[in-house]
Amino acid sequence: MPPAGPTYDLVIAANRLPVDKVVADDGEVEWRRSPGGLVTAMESVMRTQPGAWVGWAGDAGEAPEPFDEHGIYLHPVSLSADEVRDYYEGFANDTLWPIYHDVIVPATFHREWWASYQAVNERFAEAVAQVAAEGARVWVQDYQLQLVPALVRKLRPDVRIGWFNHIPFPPVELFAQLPWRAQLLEGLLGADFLGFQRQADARNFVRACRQLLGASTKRDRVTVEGAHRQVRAAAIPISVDFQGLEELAKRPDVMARAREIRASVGDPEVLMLGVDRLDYTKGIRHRLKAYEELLSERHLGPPEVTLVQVATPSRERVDAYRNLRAEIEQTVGRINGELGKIGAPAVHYMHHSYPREEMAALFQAADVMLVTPLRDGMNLVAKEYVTCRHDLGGALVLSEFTGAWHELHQAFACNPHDIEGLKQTILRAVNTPAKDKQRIMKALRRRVADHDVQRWAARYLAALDAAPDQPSPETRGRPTPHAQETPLMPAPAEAAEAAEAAGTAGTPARGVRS
Ligand code: ADQ
Repeated sequence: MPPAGPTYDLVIAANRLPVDKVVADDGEVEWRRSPGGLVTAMESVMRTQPGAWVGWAGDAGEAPEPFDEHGIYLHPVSLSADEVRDYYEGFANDTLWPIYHDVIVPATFHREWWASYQAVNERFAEAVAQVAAEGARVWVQDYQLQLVPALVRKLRPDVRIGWFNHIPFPPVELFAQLPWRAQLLEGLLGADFLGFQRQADARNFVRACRQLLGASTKRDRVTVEGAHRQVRAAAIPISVDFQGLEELAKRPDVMARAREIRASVGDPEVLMLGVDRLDYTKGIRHRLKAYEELLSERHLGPPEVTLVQVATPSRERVDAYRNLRAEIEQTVGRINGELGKIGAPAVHYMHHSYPREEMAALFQAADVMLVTPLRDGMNLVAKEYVTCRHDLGGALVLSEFTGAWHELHQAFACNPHDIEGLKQTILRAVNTPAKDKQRIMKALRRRVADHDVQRWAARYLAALDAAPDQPSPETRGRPTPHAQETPLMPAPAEAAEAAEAAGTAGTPARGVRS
């Protein structure tokens, strides 16, 4: 059936639309662009071709009518209150999120959450099918929509489909815990191209296809649909709008605000900063522990040193997040009670969201930026920090478990699990001579400037266009030969490598089935 209504050559599907609803005192509804790299990147792409964005508007219940905003056609998808609970808070954030982040907290499995996830993914796919022009490029975002690629392919075999994972893709041993692992992989294999933050994520995905579906794989390709179609999985790390953010950070009012922030926390010799969504993946507890020990052992102390920790409210209806918040706030209270001074708290804790200007000022005010996640797909805060440091000041302490670390090797690297090591790294970041820190900052900035979010989007779309050609109409839609699930029994590494090199890896799950 041809789509009714306007259609577009580029369609983005993401859990959220790139706008937030603002209701004025007189009841008038206004949509405000939500800040974020993805929107900026899409604006740069959609400048040359009109595009549509399919996503949830943020309120449970009926979806608003489609509308245009900043040159993008926004097509809202509805979510009921039950779906917000089961698909979003439940399956996406309490099942998938922990599994994809090394099971830092245990994952919860509920069959009704899975049913809701399927239903919502189907609704997104139908909306995409409605707005995609003949032969359009469809770019699906993130872990909330992993079934959408295959569902769209079924509805619209004419379009080219990409998916990008903003979070890590877990090792097969963890992924295999998911009762719906085969369906998720098959959902993703509906795409032509799958993008990941790190090569390790892409490799984890390919390996999961080989071991759990018995699919044939060769390097970064997975063969599906009876060898008639190939899906490529590769790393294209996301970034920030370097130019836009740097311009903002250079504004005199933002620079003045940075000075004001320093003055308002007592003009310390060293201002440390943490900026995170309040999430257990971000390593906030580990950071506070290291900082507390540095203070109690008198390596550092207020008023010379202070820490500003900004923790954005996040997923507050999920238990693990509520517990984390209570624990962090208790720890901050203890540190201040035991190690702070009157007028000179050891930690300034802020549980707010801030406008971009304030974030840029905070970054410029910070001598040491602490980015200590236990696992993070990328971590844009690290890239934003170096982007804002046009003065070449500051030092970035960066966890090896972030995607960002794979690009920002010159940063002060840390393993947040190693509290003793983390303490030493923080001290090194404080004590390294300014000249050396400037050299490091210059190198970090060069990397981000050369690999900004506009380049990320362009690279992604080029990879999507270059993905292996789709099957001819006669061969389309044939069932996958390995649709049946294979038990998790890894082939010996050498045999798998040899098979991969020979281009026969995984052929009917050789060495996989017992
Ligand atoms: P997140 O887990 O949300 O993103 P991150 O990459 O750090 O993590 O992005 C957070 C964003 O929110 C940054 O742009 C930051 O400036 C902003 N922010 C944080 N605290 C704020 C506050 N108090 N006020 C205003 N803004 C605030 C997911 C993945 C990451 C991946 C991104 C993008 O988990 O690994 O880098 O997607 O792909």
